[in-house]
Amino acid sequence: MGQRSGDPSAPARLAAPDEGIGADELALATRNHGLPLEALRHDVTPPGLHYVLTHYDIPYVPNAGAWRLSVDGRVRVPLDLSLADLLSFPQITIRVTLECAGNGRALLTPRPVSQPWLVEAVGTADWSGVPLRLLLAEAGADPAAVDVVFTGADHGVERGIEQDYQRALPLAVALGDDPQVLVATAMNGAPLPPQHGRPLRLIVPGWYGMAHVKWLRSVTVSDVPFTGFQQTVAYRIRHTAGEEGEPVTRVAPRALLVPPGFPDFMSRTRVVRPGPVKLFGRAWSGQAPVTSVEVSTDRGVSWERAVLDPLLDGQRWAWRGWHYDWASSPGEYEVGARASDAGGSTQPLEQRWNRGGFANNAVRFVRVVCVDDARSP
Ligand SMILES: Nc1nc2c(c(=O)[nH]1)N[C@H]1C(S)=C(S)[C@@H](COP(=O)(O)O)O[C@H]1N2
Ligand SMILES: [Mo]
Repeated sequence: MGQRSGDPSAPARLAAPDEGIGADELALATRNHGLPLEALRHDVTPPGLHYVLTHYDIPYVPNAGAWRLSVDGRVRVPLDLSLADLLSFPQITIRVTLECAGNGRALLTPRPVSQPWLVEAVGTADWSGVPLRLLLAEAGADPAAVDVVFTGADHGVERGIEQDYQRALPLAVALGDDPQVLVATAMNGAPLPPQHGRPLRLIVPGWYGMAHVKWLRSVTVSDVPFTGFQQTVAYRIRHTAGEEGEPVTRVAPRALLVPPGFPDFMSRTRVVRPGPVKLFGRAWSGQAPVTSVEVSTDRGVSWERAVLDPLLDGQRWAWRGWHYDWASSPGEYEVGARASDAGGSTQPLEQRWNRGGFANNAVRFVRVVCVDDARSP
């Protein structure tokens, strides 16, 4: 087989053992930026610092007032809604931590060639909008339906398949009231910025990013399982190319630290002074509440328990702060944190590899040197 001449879209592949990041991966990395890890300090991520992932182009929407959202398929009364119509439904706000399923991909060996995330594909926002279940009730969704399909306004070609960006949720998840799926019109109290879905997007608390369809233009209730590209080809955990694989759904636990001290420009090695150093960061899981965070300064040989911030009311779907007081003395360290959740999941030390590079929540260690003065002689 191979690529036809003039074919713009190559098949998925793994990098060769010594192959560095390619120009194609670099082009994606400049479009799809991560959260600078020092921004883990903010409870709510300022929008320009929240990570961004867009498969195709960001749609140009000069006039949000002209946007329409249709609710159709297996419904009693199809709906065709403007932004003003959506705002006439009851509105709620949920604080949600979003993480791309490909976070950690570029750390895998062998490396799946795609958006080369290290660990920065995460952010937390206050999302406001209409609970999806209210729209499905208004339209009279058939309770015997199977899936609800969400279509974005962006269009592209991927692995040889031309498509609109589409994902589905099982009807029971779409109708859920804990958590509620949201048709969001605001991020941190302001209209959605273009890169985050202006003027409408789906928010599915606890699920990896691919479910949160941006630039949402239709919601289609279906009595057959959805088999679109982003559901059955992409976002599956596969160990061999031919297998059907398991769908990627909820976010696995992860803790990250605000990088301590100050960085070296190129290596990003951190420099701290001898004495007390407060290590702190965030931890989250979309599977069950975070129950513990542990810290290691020796690349996982020994672990100490960190102190978790109180779990605030209504913030189950947002990351949780933690801290640990470290007494540092001159030397070199590999500092990392690991989260566990109430479902019994703990971050692994070793990668759990799969062909798409999804859900790699292996503990990330940061190199820290403790010196009195980092200036070279
Ligand atoms: N329409 C549309 N929605 C989309 C995507 C996309 O490419 N098109 N990317 C998805 C993926 S893979 C992720 S991780 C999240 C990223 O959301 P953010 O850019 O607001 O952080 O959007 C999801 N929704
Ligand atoms: Mo993603």
